[in-house]
Amino acid sequence: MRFYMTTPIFYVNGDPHIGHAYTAIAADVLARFKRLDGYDVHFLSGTDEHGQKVEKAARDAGMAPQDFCDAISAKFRDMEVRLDVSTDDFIRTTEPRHVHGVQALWRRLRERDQIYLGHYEGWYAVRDEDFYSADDVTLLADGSRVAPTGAPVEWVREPNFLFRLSRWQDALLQHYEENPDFVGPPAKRNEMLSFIRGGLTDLSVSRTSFKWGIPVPDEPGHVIYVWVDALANYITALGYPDLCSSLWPRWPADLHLVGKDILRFHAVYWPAFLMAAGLPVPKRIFGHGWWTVEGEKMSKSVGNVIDPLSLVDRFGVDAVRFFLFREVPFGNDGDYSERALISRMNTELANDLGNLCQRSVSLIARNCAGVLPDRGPLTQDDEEMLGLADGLIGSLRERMDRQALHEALEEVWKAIRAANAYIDRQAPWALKKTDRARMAAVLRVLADVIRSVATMLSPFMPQSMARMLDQVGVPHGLRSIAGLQTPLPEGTLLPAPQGVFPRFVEEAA
Ligand code: ME8
Repeated sequence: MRFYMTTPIFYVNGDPHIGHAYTAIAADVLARFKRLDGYDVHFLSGTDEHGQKVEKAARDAGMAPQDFCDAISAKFRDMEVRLDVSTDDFIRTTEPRHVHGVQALWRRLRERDQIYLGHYEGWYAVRDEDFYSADDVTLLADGSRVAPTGAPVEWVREPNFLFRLSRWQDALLQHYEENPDFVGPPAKRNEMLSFIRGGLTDLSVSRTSFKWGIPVPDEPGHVIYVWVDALANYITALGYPDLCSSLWPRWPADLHLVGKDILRFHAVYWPAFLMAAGLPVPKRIFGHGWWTVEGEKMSKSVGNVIDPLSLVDRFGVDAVRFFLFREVPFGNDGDYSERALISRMNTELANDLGNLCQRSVSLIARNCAGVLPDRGPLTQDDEEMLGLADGLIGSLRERMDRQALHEALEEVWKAIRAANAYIDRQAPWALKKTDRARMAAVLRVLADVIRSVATMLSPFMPQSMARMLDQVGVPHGLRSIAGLQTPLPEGTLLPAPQGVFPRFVEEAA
């Protein structure tokens, strides 16, 4: 079973921030979940290095564009390493493999009469790398004009190649109709459908007023529009145009994960380009929401841009990974606040999950000589508890396939809360004096529940859950969904108990 999934490729016009971390970690959680479930996953990320925006950022930094791209691309790659984002490949759009693939795609579209020479006259927002119609643009009191996204626009008049997007309206609508899961979440799918129904006009796909892009084959002066260049990364990274490359059979992608701001490029333009080139379209595209910070939009001028690496230094990578998907339904917008992060760490990680594990393994260490006890005859309470833990497999699979990461976490937390109630109800510390066999059986149920919980949470918090699985004696070969079917042998020696989630104590101001 193969699974190919992608993050968006990041613009290298500035340093990584929490929004980029969010996209990358979300994709990582989904990739890790599929691996846990036995899939042969190929997980791609990368950087988007051409276009006017990057050219301008390099100029502002006083650097040659390629040197600037090299420096910032390295920061994104480093961010992913520090956030435990387990990509299999990282593509840069300035690499020869990509440039070659994009030019091949262009030629193919040209040959199929999908691109023609015309000219563009209208508004362009460099920040969005997007064209806007006069109706979209607002005149501000200071005489400047902005797009609906707030990005400043400039008037552009230049000879351009145009892609016959208008031809693909019906085919797109039909594809949406036949594939109800093509775009998620459902509200975003509806937005895309109404955009398509509103009428598609041909799209400018080359630029002539600057140089930092992939040259249009055989047309000096034209560079390929950065979005055609960028979207093609998903196939050039698989070896396109070499359809015999070992990775090509992975196309079409199973999932493109993107932010809501770039959903239209992925859910309308990209499938149209692919249909026009005679290539299969991705199976699913999911658009997640945006983060604000303490109620405000993140921006350099406000000075509230959150650096994910400083959060990781302070709170630990897993707390950050957990918080981002626990705090806000995936697909909705959310607000970052330090208070909310600390509160989740202390109540849910330290109290609910950390204490459950600590209490259970400490009781085993003290009362069972640190050796995993065997299950006894199961009571109804035991069976219900174990049933809840076993049920996580099915309920998480279904939720992760819908990218409902928050629902997946809530399902696990239901089991954790139930386990805390179970331990209080069964009171193994009291059974110690009255019925040691029953005490051991209860502790074994708890160890098995912790094992299921830690396995299912490992895509979210890989490092801490590896430590938790160590604590309950799960060998590396069984750390998977299939592995959960193999019971741990009685007599497994457990390591000395160690807290996995210490409480976060704020330094006094
Ligand atoms: O758009 N909250 O790159 P990018 C949540 N190069 N997500 C955010 C965010 C925020 N505040 N800010 C940004 C591009 N993102 C293109 C993609 S793909 C072929 C080309 C997310 O660096 C944003 O939604 O501007 C997007 O998914 C990702 O960060 C990269 O944004």
